[in-house]
Amino acid sequence: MKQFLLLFVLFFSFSQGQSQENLPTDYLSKEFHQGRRGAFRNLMPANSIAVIFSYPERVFSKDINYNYHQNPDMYYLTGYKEPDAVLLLFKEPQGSEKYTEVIFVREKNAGKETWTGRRLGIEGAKTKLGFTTAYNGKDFKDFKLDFKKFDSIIYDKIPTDISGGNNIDNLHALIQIFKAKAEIIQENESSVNLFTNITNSLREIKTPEELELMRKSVKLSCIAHNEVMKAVGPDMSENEADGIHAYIHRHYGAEGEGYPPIVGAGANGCILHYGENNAAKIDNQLLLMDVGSEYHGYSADVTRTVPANGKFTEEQKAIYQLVYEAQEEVFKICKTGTPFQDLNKKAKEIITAGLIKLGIITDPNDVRIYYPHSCSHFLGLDVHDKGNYTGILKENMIFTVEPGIYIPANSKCDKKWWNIGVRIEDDILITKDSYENLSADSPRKWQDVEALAKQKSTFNEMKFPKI
Ligand SMILES: [Mn+2]
Repeated sequence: MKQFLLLFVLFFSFSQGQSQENLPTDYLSKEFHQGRRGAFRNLMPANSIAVIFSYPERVFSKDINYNYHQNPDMYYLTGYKEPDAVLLLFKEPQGSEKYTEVIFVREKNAGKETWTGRRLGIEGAKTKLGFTTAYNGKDFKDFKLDFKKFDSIIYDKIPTDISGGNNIDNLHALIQIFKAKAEIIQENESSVNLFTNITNSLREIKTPEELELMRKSVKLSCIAHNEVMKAVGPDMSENEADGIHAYIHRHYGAEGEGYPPIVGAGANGCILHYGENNAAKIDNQLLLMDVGSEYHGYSADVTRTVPANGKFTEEQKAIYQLVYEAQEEVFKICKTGTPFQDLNKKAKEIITAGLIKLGIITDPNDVRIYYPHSCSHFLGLDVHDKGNYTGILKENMIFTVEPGIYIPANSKCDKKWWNIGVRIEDDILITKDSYENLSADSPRKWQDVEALAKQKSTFNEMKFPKI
């Protein structure tokens, strides 16, 4: 009888639990997230509480939302991927149970889960995320907590553009309840600064588990870049080149892209955050592709610039080579102790000298016209990741090195340079004694780019019906 009951219970829990099968096995572990919460608490000042909200859902079209993307800080600290949640962390253990963390999650709801997907619920938060104290969002209102007893309340910027009707457990409600409980009328700058300083110093250094996912994300993005370099030709559209990247990302298990892909030919390559990707023909132009996958939350950020017909013109080659040399010079200072801001100083110095030599500028201050952005940003859960941008390089930091030169039509230089846009972007890991280029699998030298571009891709053989 006992056995029968156990079987019954097992069957019941399986059928009710709707646990998902065949999931990837390389997600961050609950021990990772528990460890990050511990590290966060270590950096909190005495007698403080930290409050972290999930990101809001956003409308794509009428009653359809964009695919949900979690707040990277929430994901980092919990692994929770659903909206409408709030996490509380305490410096000192609280109450008779001595809890140091509480998460309020979306309530299980069989009806809603049939429509909008599985929910982890309280049990999931305990078993899968390792929380001992978890509640439904609707319990936040009556949760006994006197915010006045804390010396500091640590929180990130509170979104002001979300609404939520009379719902008692959506993000809007959770934020309103928090503001009422903590008597927040105006966002406190020092609370936000405290939060930012803690997450910056944690997230700028990658743990071994994060490094593994970053390596995968960058590696598969390089495979995509290489395949597109082979596949691309004058008759292909920007959008199709973009689509090949997306296909390869998903082939290797990435959820998607870490940012909207930039795939621009000729003049479009001179627009820094070009995102339309809709030129019907790339033609015999340079194609600039700034595309990186997001793999289990971690973003790659790789840019390659390739001549669609497989051969750089003399002018394109001169610009490309200058960007390449700027990158090489920056690599030389990629080591522990270098001030982060020196990376851009070095890139700017090389590009300035090169543009003067080519006769494109005469006044060094004009470098800003053709190289208007910076050379480097941290990379991780956010493509422009958190970190201390005025600090020094440390072991296990990952950042980009991405000089570029963009010369739109009608620029005040010889028109032979017009419509050349070149960026080369690699993802750099600082090691104990040196650095590692995580995106070295994709060619950067102009000779290697030309050689790869001349090859054919599997995608060139694909035939589809005409419409
Ligand atoms: Mn970048």
